[in-house]
Amino acid sequence: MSEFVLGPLSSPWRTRLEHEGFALIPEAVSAETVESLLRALPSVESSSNASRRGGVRNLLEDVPEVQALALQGPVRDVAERVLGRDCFAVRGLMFDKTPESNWKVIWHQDLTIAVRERREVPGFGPWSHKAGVECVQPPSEVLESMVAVRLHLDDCGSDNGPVRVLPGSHRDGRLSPVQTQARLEQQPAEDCLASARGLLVMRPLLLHASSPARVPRHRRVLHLEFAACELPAGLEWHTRIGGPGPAQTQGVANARASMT
Ligand SMILES: O=C(O)CCC(=O)C(=O)O
Repeated sequence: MSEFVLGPLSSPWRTRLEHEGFALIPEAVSAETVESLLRALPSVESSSNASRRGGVRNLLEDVPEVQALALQGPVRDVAERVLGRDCFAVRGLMFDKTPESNWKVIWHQDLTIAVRERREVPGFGPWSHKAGVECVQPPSEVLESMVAVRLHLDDCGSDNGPVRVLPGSHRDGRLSPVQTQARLEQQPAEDCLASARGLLVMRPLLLHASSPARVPRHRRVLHLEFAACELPAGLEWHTRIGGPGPAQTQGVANARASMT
């Protein structure tokens, strides 16, 4: 089946992303692309990069099929529509829920980016280290200039522990736990239900959470983050795939070296 054509620049999904911080685009990616990704992706159970929370990291570095999504096709098109033609993918993760790992995650914003090496730069911090990669919380302006495109590899209904979001919360900047609680009391949250092949496009500062599945079975989501700005004072994105300039693939070498 052919892949979705994104439509005019003023598509309803773009308006929703701007106002509410997220948008669902059904049937965006072909069944063949999803099948090829499912063959290529490591399972959460087998991956050495898997976290307790059912996530596998460093997929842009480790899986050529994931790199291809960041370079061409509907996922790339969506990122370009939001960030412009010079955007590049900076991080690729997969989340899964299974009977063995039926996790939940509390309300939060996605506050970290992955960089090549640690440098003390005003406005950047605190630092953390995840799956061999330096991560840091950048100033809000960096996060506001990014977008995540999440490709659903399985159907995700209300019983499968979907991502829940608080529409419009991406416009409130970084929120403390107290502010998050106050924000949650102001309006109802929304479940992001999607069929396989659909995309959830979301801004990193959108408040989101997810509950354990009531019917645990695979709920695989490939999560790609895109950026379009350079980092200051010698800081560099850990990975950049697509956009101008050569792809930075240091992570590939690192990932392979650590497996041997
Ligand atoms: O996939 C989910 O249920 C939530 C993942 C998440 O919290 C995140 O992307 O930050």
